[in-house]
Amino acid sequence: MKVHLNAGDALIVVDVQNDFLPGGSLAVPLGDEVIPVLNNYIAAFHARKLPIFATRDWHSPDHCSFLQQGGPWPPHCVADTPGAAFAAALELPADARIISKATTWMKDAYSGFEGTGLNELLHNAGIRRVFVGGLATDYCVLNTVRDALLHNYPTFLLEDAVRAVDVQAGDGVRALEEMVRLGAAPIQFEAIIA
Ligand code: VGL
Ligand code: ZN
Repeated sequence: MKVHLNAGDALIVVDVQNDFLPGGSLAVPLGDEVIPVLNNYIAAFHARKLPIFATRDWHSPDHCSFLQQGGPWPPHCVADTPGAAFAAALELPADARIISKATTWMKDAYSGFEGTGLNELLHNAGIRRVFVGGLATDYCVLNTVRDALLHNYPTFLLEDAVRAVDVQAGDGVRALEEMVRLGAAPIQFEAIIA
């Protein structure tokens, strides 16, 4: 299957932040492998002047998802720290739109749509289809794709540009199956005609 990029398409790059890369505080195994592939998608969208949205986990230092607050995760992506910065090798254009999520201590959010106004931003930008990749397959990618489908965007899952945390072995594979079951179309970069 080939996919032509058209006006109304947007790329959503999910949480490609230092803490989710090898060496980070909540490292996704092989998470850095998504970066060169995402750079290809970024270049294709940028060349067509199609908008690029980059979500980021942007937590307070006492965020409820952190272990010492009784949450499931080690501290990660604390706002304005190096761990929360986008990967240096990720080639986001200057006009990429940054979406910060789960910014207050009382609430976690795995979806880029949750509490961010992303749906309104997409709507106002005339977006009709979304292409989603990044980290992690089994958390923020899964939930962002689920919400995109709930908001009725035809949604392409960039299966060559996602990696899973795999807290339980197989979580990533199950997340991919779930996204496809919900209606996401898995694609690889070779399918893109820019
Ligand atoms: C994420 C765990 C905790 C993610 C964020 O971006 O997938 N995972 N916070
Ligand atoms: Zn988080």
